[in-house]
Amino acid sequence: MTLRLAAVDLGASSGRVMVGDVAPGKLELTEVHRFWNGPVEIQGTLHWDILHLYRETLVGLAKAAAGGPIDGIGIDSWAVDYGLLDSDGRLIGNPIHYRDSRTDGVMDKVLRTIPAEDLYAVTGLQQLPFNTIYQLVAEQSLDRAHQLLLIPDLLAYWLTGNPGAEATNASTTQLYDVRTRTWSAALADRVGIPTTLLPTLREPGHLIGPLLPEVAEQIGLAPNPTPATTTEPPGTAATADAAATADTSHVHAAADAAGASTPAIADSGHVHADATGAGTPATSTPSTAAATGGAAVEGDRLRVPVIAVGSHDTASSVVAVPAADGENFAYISSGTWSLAGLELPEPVLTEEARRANFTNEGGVDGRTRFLKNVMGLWILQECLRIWGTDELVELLEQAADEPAFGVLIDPDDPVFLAPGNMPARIDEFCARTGQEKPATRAATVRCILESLALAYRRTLRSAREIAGREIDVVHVIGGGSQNELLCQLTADACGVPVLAGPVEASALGNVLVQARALGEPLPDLGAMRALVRATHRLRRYAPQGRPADWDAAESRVFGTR
Ligand code: LFR
Repeated sequence: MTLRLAAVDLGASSGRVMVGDVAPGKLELTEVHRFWNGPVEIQGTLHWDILHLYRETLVGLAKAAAGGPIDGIGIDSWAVDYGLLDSDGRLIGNPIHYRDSRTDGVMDKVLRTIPAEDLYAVTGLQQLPFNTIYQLVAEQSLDRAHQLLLIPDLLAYWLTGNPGAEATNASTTQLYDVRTRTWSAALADRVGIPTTLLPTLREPGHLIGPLLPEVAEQIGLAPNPTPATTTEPPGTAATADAAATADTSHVHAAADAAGASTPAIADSGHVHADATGAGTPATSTPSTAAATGGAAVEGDRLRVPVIAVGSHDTASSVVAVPAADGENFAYISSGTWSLAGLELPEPVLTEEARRANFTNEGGVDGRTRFLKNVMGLWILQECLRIWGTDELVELLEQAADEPAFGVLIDPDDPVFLAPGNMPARIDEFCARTGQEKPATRAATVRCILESLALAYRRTLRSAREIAGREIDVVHVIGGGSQNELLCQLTADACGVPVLAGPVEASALGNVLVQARALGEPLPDLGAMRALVRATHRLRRYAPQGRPADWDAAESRVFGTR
C-alpha cells in the first residue's frame, strides 16, 4: 500500500504543496502547486498576507485531491511568527513579518530585565531580534488576544478547528523551556506575556484533527464535488461564529465518531503508537477510499487527517538529511536562511555555546538542532529583486570566473536583515571596512557566496568545538543545494566533502513524519534518512584549494579568532 500525503511547505519567498507517495522503498515527491510569498508593507509595517497563504494552500490541496485520495496533510513553515486570536477564535489583524522594524531595540530592553544568561539557561535559544518573545513585547494587540498560534498552527486551525502549538516550532519562540520541553510560564510572566495565550503543545506525529467538512468541500472532497472555491477562512469576520462554535463541535464529533480507530491518540497522543496497528486516525485508507464508492466511504474520504509534523521547516528539513548510519555529519539547510549546525541528542547550554550564539531548537524525536542562523541566500535574492533580473544562472556562471577573495562581507551584519537595496548596503559595508566595492554584478554575487561559505566555515568549526563532535561531511539540503558554486565554495571553506541534496528537504521531512504516524514502518530517523538516501540523487563536492587562503580570508572579515 502506498500512502499519498500532502505536504504544505511555506517558505519566506514561496509556498508549495507537494504530494508524497510513500511505501517501503519508495519516496516520491510531486509538486502540485507553487505560489509567491513575501512581505507586504503597509504604512511602514511588514506583514504576511496570511489569507493569500491560506487560499493558495486550499488551491494546492484541491490539486492534490484531484489526483487521488489523500491520506494525510502536514504543514510546515518558517518559525517565530504568529497570529493572535480573540476569544471568538477570530484572527486579530494580519501576522507581522519577522523582518519588521517593530522589534528594533526590544531585545536590549528585555535583556535589561532578564539577563541573557538566564534566558539561555531556560530556552537555549540564539539571540535573534525577531524571536517571538521580542515580537510579543512589541505587540500592540496583546490586550485583545486570547490565543497565539504560530503560522503553521494557525493554518492547521483553519483547516481543522483545533488549536495547538507544535513543539519544534514552539521551541523557536524563546518562551519554551528546552530542558522540560514545556512552555516557560516563569519567563512569560517576567516579560508580561499572559501564559493563557500559549496553546497546548503537540509533538510531531500527533493527529491535529480531520479536515472541517466545509474545508473538505472547498478542496473538492465532497460527495458531489464542487470546484475548489476560495472563500474566507474560518476565523475571519464572516465565518467566525461558525468556527468558534458549530464547526469546532463538529470536528470533535467527527473525531469521536472515529474513536474506534484512535484510542492511542487519546492516550498517548501519538498516532503511530496505536497498539491496534490501525494507525489511521479519523481517516480513510487509500484502499477503502479508492476501491468502493459507498456513502460511508465517501464520508471517510472527507475526514482527511491533518497531522502535526516538524512544523518548523528547518526541523522537517533536518529529518530529511540523507546521512548514513554512524556518519559524523553537519548540515546546512540552505534557502532564504542558511541554518548551519549539528543534530545532538541533548541541548548544549554552556556559556561557550551562549557566547557563540548557538541555538538549541527542538528536533523531531526529541533531538536538538544545535545550529546558527546564517543570513543565507536572502542577500542574493534581494540583489536580484533590486536589479530587476532573474538571470541567476548566467550570473552564477560569471561569478565562478571572478577572482577569489575579492570583496568579502559579514553576511550576519544586522544591516542585511531588513528588505532593501542590498547592492548599496554591500557597497556601504565595503566603504566601512576599507574595501573597494564590487565592480560588477558578478563580483557582487561572488562576494555574497564566498562570504556565506566563510560564515559556514566559522559556524561549523565552533559547533564542532563546542559540542565536541567530529564533522566528516557537510550535507547541504534545500533550494541552495542546487547552487553549484556555493556548494563547491562550502566544501573548500569547510575542508570536508559536501553532499548536496535533496532540494525539497522540508517537504520530504514533512511527509516522512506523516507516513510514520499513519503506520509506515519508519521506526526512527535513521530509517527515514536511509529511505531519502536510497531514493534521491546526491551530488558530492570534494574540497579544493588551499586552506591557508580561507584562513587569511576569515581573518580579513572576522579578525583573528
Ligand atoms: C528558515 C527559518 C529559520 C528561522 C527563520 C525565521 O526558513 O524557519 O529556521 O530562524 O526561518 O523564522
